[in-house]
Amino acid sequence: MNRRDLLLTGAAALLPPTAPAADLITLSPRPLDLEMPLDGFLSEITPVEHFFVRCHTYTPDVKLADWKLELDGLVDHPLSFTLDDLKKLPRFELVSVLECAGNGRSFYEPRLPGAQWRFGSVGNGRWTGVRLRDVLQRAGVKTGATEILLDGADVPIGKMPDFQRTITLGKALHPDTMLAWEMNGKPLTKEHGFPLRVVAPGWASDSWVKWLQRITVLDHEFEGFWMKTAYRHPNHSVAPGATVDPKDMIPVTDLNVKSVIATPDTWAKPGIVTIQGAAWSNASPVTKVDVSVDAGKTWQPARLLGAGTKYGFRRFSYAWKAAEGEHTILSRATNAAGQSQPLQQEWNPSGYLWNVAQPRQVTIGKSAPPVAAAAQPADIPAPDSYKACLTCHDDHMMRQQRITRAQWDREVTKMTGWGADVKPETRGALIDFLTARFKP
Ligand SMILES: Nc1nc2c(c(=O)[nH]1)N[C@H]1C(S)=C(S)[C@@H](COP(=O)(O)O)O[C@H]1N2
Ligand SMILES: [Mo]
Repeated sequence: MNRRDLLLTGAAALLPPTAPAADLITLSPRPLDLEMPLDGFLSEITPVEHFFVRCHTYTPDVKLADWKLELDGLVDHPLSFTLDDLKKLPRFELVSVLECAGNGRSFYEPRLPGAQWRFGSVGNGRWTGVRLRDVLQRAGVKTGATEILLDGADVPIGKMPDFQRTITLGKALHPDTMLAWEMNGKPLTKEHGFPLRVVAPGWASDSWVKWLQRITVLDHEFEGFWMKTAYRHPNHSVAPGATVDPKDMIPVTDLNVKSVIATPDTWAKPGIVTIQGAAWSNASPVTKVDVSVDAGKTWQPARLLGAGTKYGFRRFSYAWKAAEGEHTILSRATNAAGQSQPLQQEWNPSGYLWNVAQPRQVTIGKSAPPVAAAAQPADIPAPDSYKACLTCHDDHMMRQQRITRAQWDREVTKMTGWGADVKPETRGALIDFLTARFKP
């Protein structure tokens, strides 16, 4: 961290938290997926209690006494570290956004299977630990190394492939890439990866492996499912709903520049309405947020709050003289590299990296309009075969999906491969049920 970054981090630490305590939204209790509600975007640093959680597996209960970080593969001397060993290395700290590649997936049309995140599978943390390169240098990385494999203590559910991820050697040796044992000044909680996790600032959080226990230096591309199949997106534009040739799919790495309006949500009283929220980016920090209160016809600069940090949330605020009626408001962030949020979202087959400047419909009126009841899934009784789905996860996982028969068919095939006990003779009826109940 250079002197300037250090000062900025220090300044961020002094900003008072402004967000009221908000409950996380449960997308799935088992495995645990929790989303941050909109008012989380009012805080520069996201308190741990408001920080989203995303787990592909059941949360492991790692005991420090049994835990070690193993470092092997293409190194001069394989090493293992206790947490105390790591704490003897030069301490490193930075502020960075952690955002799931799938944040915003629920907004894609045509719809896509997967965790149906809206705005809040993102948060901004202060991470404390060591630089990954300092750890790698102790073991001596041999020439020919190209990437490093990261493995956590979580175990796969059923026959699901183990969650193992690689990052390029370049990213691993970057001075901002780190292994963290603290989040916002406290030891990592169980949900966020106790005792140690990867922090890959500027990259989507699939690379931020939790419960880290092994690093293996490789000289070839790792073939595991979570690199070769999952967390890939097209290297060119595709038409909505199109299938993409696997050879055109590349790993998700950098985040996109993005902003989210926290308030107003759907309604405010006439007068001065403060449009506020947070913006973030990749390794190129946010330099500007523009706001439109006329559906994108005209744009005005918002005020950026605080000093900001390279990888963190930048809060913004705009005083809007709002008259009674229906309005469409938007925010649009730009980073130092000149990248801005698109006005039209490109589609991709996994629903990753959603970052459009997203229209928000707001009613300005003296009293709150009635809230329309949320659409409920059709009340169709479940066949006995549905139990195969509920063995590994709760009904939440299916309830959030709104996908077609062809998509349900593919999900059932994938899950059967991962160990779901779906009998060939009841498979058709199960897919009929899923489609009738949880359709677009
Ligand atoms: N070992 C392990 N690390 C993991 C995951 C996981 O399932 N297992 N989930 C990843 C994904 S997809 C995300 S979005 C982030 C979420 O981090 P958080 O739960 O601390 O917010 O952790 C990443 N690291
Ligand atoms: Mo994720």
